[in-house]
Amino acid sequence: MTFGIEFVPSDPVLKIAHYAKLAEEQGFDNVWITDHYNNRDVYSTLTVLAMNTNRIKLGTGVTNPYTRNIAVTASSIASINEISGGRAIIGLGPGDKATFDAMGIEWEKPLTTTKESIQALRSFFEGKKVTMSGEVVKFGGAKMAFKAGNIPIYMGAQGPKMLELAGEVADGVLINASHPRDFEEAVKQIAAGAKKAGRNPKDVDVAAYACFSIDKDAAKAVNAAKVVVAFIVAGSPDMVLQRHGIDVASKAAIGGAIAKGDFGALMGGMVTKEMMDAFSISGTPEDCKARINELLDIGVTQIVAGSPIGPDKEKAIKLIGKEIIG
Ligand code: F42
Repeated sequence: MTFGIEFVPSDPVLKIAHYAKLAEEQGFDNVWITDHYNNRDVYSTLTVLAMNTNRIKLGTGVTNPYTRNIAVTASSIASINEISGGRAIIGLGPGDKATFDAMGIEWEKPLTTTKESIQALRSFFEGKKVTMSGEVVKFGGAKMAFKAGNIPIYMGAQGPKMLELAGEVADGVLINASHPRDFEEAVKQIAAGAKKAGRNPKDVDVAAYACFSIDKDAAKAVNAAKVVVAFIVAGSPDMVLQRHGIDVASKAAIGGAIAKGDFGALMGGMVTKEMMDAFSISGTPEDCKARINELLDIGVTQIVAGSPIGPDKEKAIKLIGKEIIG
């Protein structure tokens, strides 16, 4: 098993560097930085992390092929790879529709765009001159002027077709989920894709990109994750809620409370125990370990501690290091 940690650069970059350094000291293998235009820039953040760490791998978690031309993405991540001494990973997903709506970007053919972008990225990383006339991605002889190195490509994916594609073409897959039930199917879909491409499914790193909250006090840990879980419930497809036995009507109610900024209602019982169980790994170190072991049994190979990590981030990172990675 490897252990990753996610940071959202809604915090200042130097603060994230402090946490990333601590995570490295505590034995984490990967740090993943999310990418949304309204937060600090993902590559500026990764550059600062590269300068402040020595061993931990540095990934975009995840960038997308719509806001930047994929040749520019190849150059950006190759620069991080050079600066960090070969520690870069590119995590790529089709992106977030709500963000693109705000930016005036059309979200067309997300699967095809991701597939063709990965094909182009591999060619750029191999130092090839890229000429492509895909359905979406087109290049007329583009080439990196410096050596990128062999940068692993991970996909952000949840849907069945995306997971199958990850099995076919990616080195790893970051799945936004925390419960074994969500991984049972996902692992099968990834394996099917790998087999289709003549690959060994074991060559694909399956990461649970989880909402994570740890504290010695279980109630504190759970409370710290409630708002994040509320956002997950509000954004989940009905099919996913039904899979966990959650009343689909609660989605609109929670969405309404979020829109009104009524966090009191969310904390006061709207976000139920069942929702916390379905959409987070939260509680004491023992609670978290029990869930992690269930995920590993199913075929998850990397646990990513995502937001909020814990009620006190610094304490939580140390607790994971001591009690779980230890
Ligand atoms: N998105 C961000 O913008 N920023 C982040 O930092 C971020 C982090 C992140 C971390 C982990 C993770 O799993 C996802 C993350 N995301 C982030 C979201 C990510 O970018 C994707 O939006 C998300 O993972 C994709 O969800 P999905 O796997 O459900 O894929 C969608 C597109 C879907 O509908 N998939 C379908 C499926 O079955 O898999 C396939 C749809 C399909 O086939 N589409 C055809 C096509 O070509 O695209 C369209 C048919 C047609 O002709 O139009």
